[in-house]
Amino acid sequence: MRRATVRRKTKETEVEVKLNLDGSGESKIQTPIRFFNHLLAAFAKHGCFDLSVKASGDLPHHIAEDVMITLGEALTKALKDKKGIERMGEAIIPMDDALVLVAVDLSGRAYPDIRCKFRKKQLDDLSSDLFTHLLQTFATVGRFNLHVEIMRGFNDHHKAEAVFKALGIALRRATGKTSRRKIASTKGVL
Ligand SMILES: [Mn+2]
Repeated sequence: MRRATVRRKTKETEVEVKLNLDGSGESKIQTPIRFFNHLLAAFAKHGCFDLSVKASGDLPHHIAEDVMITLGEALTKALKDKKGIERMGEAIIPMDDALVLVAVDLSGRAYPDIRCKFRKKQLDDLSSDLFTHLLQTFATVGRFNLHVEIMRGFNDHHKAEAVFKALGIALRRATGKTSRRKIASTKGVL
Protein backbone atom coordinates (compact mmCIF):
# COMPACT_ATOMS: atom_id res chain seq x y z
CA MET A 1 0.00 0.00 0.00
CA ARG A 2 1.27 3.44 -0.93
CA ARG A 3 0.30 5.67 1.96
CA ALA A 4 1.51 8.70 3.86
CA THR A 5 0.65 10.75 6.93
CA VAL A 6 1.76 14.37 7.03
CA ARG A 7 1.25 16.89 9.84
CA ARG A 8 1.79 20.61 9.57
CA LYS A 9 1.54 23.10 12.41
CA THR A 10 2.10 26.83 12.09
CA LYS A 11 0.97 29.89 14.03
CA GLU A 12 -2.01 30.06 11.67
CA THR A 13 -3.16 26.48 11.23
CA GLU A 14 -2.88 22.87 12.33
CA VAL A 15 -3.36 20.22 9.63
CA GLU A 16 -3.15 16.45 9.46
CA VAL A 17 -3.54 14.56 6.16
CA LYS A 18 -3.58 10.78 5.77
CA LEU A 19 -3.55 9.55 2.18
CA ASN A 20 -3.68 6.03 0.77
CA LEU A 21 -3.27 5.96 -3.01
CA ASP A 22 -4.41 2.34 -3.14
CA GLY A 23 -7.60 2.93 -1.22
CA SER A 24 -11.29 2.55 -2.07
CA GLY A 25 -12.53 6.15 -2.05
CA GLU A 26 -13.29 6.41 1.66
CA SER A 27 -12.82 9.83 3.21
CA LYS A 28 -13.20 11.68 6.46
CA ILE A 29 -12.77 15.39 5.86
CA GLN A 30 -12.93 17.75 8.82
CA THR A 31 -12.27 21.40 8.02
CA PRO A 32 -14.45 24.39 8.94
CA ILE A 33 -15.11 25.08 5.21
CA ARG A 34 -18.03 22.92 4.17
CA PHE A 35 -17.74 23.35 0.40
CA PHE A 36 -14.02 22.53 0.58
CA ASN A 37 -14.90 19.35 2.51
CA HIS A 38 -17.37 18.48 -0.26
CA LEU A 39 -14.67 18.98 -2.94
CA LEU A 40 -12.08 16.86 -1.10
CA ALA A 41 -14.61 14.06 -0.56
CA ALA A 42 -15.39 14.05 -4.32
CA PHE A 43 -11.63 14.02 -5.08
CA ALA A 44 -11.08 10.98 -2.82
CA LYS A 45 -14.17 9.10 -4.05
CA HIS A 46 -13.32 9.40 -7.74
CA GLY A 47 -9.59 8.98 -7.17
CA CYS A 48 -10.26 5.77 -5.18
CA PHE A 49 -7.98 7.26 -2.56
CA ASP A 50 -8.55 6.89 1.16
CA LEU A 51 -8.23 10.37 2.57
CA SER A 52 -8.43 11.73 6.09
CA VAL A 53 -8.10 15.47 6.64
CA LYS A 54 -8.22 17.27 9.99
CA ALA A 55 -7.67 21.01 9.85
CA SER A 56 -8.25 24.02 12.05
CA GLY A 57 -6.91 27.55 12.19
CA ASP A 58 -7.54 31.26 12.03
CA LEU A 59 -8.82 32.08 8.51
CA PRO A 60 -10.50 29.98 5.79
CA HIS A 61 -7.83 31.06 3.27
CA HIS A 62 -4.99 29.83 5.51
CA ILE A 63 -6.75 26.58 6.37
CA ALA A 64 -7.60 25.61 2.77
CA GLU A 65 -4.15 26.64 1.54
CA ASP A 66 -2.36 24.65 4.24
CA VAL A 67 -4.49 21.57 3.57
CA MET A 68 -3.42 21.67 -0.10
CA ILE A 69 0.26 22.12 0.93
CA THR A 70 -0.05 19.11 3.24
CA LEU A 71 -1.91 17.08 0.59
CA GLY A 72 0.86 17.85 -1.93
CA GLU A 73 3.48 16.65 0.56
CA ALA A 74 1.44 13.50 1.28
CA LEU A 75 1.14 12.73 -2.44
CA THR A 76 4.91 13.05 -2.96
CA LYS A 77 5.62 10.92 0.12
CA ALA A 78 3.11 8.20 -0.83
CA LEU A 79 4.48 7.95 -4.41
CA LYS A 80 8.00 7.20 -3.08
CA ASP A 81 10.28 6.46 -6.08
CA LYS A 82 7.32 6.40 -8.53
CA LYS A 83 8.31 2.93 -9.78
CA GLY A 84 5.71 1.38 -12.07
CA ILE A 85 3.31 4.32 -12.23
CA GLU A 86 1.59 5.48 -15.42
CA ARG A 87 2.88 9.02 -14.72
CA MET A 88 0.37 10.85 -16.97
CA GLY A 89 -3.38 10.89 -16.48
CA GLU A 90 -6.32 12.86 -17.76
CA ALA A 91 -10.05 13.20 -17.40
CA ILE A 92 -12.79 15.06 -19.25
CA ILE A 93 -15.74 15.04 -16.88
CA PRO A 94 -19.26 16.43 -17.19
CA MET A 95 -21.56 17.42 -14.37
CA ASP A 96 -24.86 18.42 -15.92
CA ASP A 97 -24.15 21.79 -17.59
CA ALA A 98 -20.43 21.78 -16.68
CA LEU A 99 -17.65 20.15 -18.70
CA VAL A 100 -14.07 20.21 -17.40
CA LEU A 101 -10.65 18.96 -18.46
CA VAL A 102 -7.87 17.93 -16.09
CA ALA A 103 -4.49 16.58 -17.22
CA VAL A 104 -1.58 15.68 -14.95
CA ASP A 105 2.02 14.58 -15.40
CA LEU A 106 3.77 13.40 -12.24
CA SER A 107 7.01 14.64 -13.73
CA GLY A 108 8.65 16.00 -10.60
CA ARG A 109 8.35 19.49 -12.09
CA ALA A 110 5.87 21.95 -10.65
CA TYR A 111 3.86 23.58 -13.43
CA PRO A 112 0.23 24.53 -12.83
CA ASP A 113 -1.91 26.10 -15.58
CA ILE A 114 -5.37 26.64 -14.11
CA ARG A 115 -8.15 28.20 -16.18
CA CYS A 116 -11.24 28.42 -14.00
CA LYS A 117 -13.73 31.26 -14.01
CA PHE A 118 -16.80 31.53 -11.83
CA ARG A 119 -19.86 33.76 -11.99
CA LYS A 120 -20.11 34.40 -8.26
CA LYS A 121 -17.56 35.56 -5.70
CA GLN A 122 -18.40 32.68 -3.38
CA LEU A 123 -18.66 28.93 -3.92
CA ASP A 124 -20.93 28.49 -0.95
CA ASP A 125 -18.54 29.14 1.97
CA LEU A 126 -15.34 28.97 -0.14
CA SER A 127 -14.22 32.11 -1.94
CA SER A 128 -14.02 31.67 -5.73
CA ASP A 129 -10.62 33.32 -6.13
CA LEU A 130 -9.17 30.81 -3.69
CA PHE A 131 -10.15 27.91 -5.96
CA THR A 132 -7.42 28.53 -8.55
CA HIS A 133 -4.88 29.22 -5.82
CA LEU A 134 -5.62 25.87 -4.13
CA LEU A 135 -4.98 23.92 -7.33
CA GLN A 136 -1.78 25.89 -7.99
CA THR A 137 -0.59 25.17 -4.46
CA PHE A 138 -1.27 21.43 -4.77
CA ALA A 139 0.68 21.12 -8.05
CA THR A 140 3.54 23.31 -6.82
CA VAL A 141 4.09 21.46 -3.55
CA GLY A 142 3.35 18.04 -5.12
CA ARG A 143 5.80 18.94 -7.93
CA PHE A 144 3.58 17.92 -10.83
CA ASN A 145 2.29 19.40 -14.06
CA LEU A 146 -1.40 20.24 -13.76
CA HIS A 147 -3.63 21.64 -16.46
CA VAL A 148 -7.22 22.46 -15.52
CA GLU A 149 -9.79 24.02 -17.79
CA ILE A 150 -13.48 24.57 -17.30
CA MET A 151 -14.57 24.20 -20.92
CA ARG A 152 -18.19 25.20 -20.34
CA GLY A 153 -20.86 25.39 -17.71
CA PHE A 154 -23.28 27.70 -15.96
CA ASN A 155 -23.57 26.56 -12.38
CA ASP A 156 -20.51 27.37 -10.23
CA HIS A 157 -21.09 24.46 -7.84
CA HIS A 158 -21.14 22.00 -10.76
CA LYS A 159 -18.04 23.51 -12.34
CA ALA A 160 -16.00 23.37 -9.12
CA GLU A 161 -17.17 19.89 -8.16
CA ALA A 162 -16.49 18.52 -11.66
CA VAL A 163 -12.90 19.86 -11.43
CA PHE A 164 -12.23 17.98 -8.17
CA LYS A 165 -13.83 14.79 -9.52
CA ALA A 166 -11.71 15.07 -12.67
CA LEU A 167 -8.61 15.78 -10.56
CA GLY A 168 -9.25 12.56 -8.63
CA ILE A 169 -9.74 10.53 -11.81
CA ALA A 170 -6.69 12.01 -13.57
CA LEU A 171 -4.52 11.34 -10.50
CA ARG A 172 -5.94 7.81 -10.12
CA ARG A 173 -4.86 7.14 -13.70
CA ALA A 174 -1.46 8.81 -13.32
CA THR A 175 -0.64 7.04 -10.03
CA GLY A 176 -1.96 3.72 -11.39
CA LYS A 177 0.50 0.88 -11.89
CA THR A 178 1.69 -0.73 -15.09
CA SER A 179 3.70 -3.93 -14.79
CA ARG A 180 5.38 -3.62 -18.19
CA ARG A 181 7.69 -0.72 -17.42
CA LYS A 182 9.80 0.12 -14.37
CA ILE A 183 10.03 3.89 -14.61
CA ALA A 184 8.05 6.09 -16.99
CA SER A 185 10.94 8.27 -18.12
CA THR A 186 13.71 7.91 -20.68
CA LYS A 187 15.96 9.55 -18.08
CA GLY A 188 15.45 6.57 -15.79
CA VAL A 189 14.29 8.71 -12.87
CA LEU A 190 11.14 10.66 -12.05
MN1 LIG B 1 -22.31 18.95 -4.96
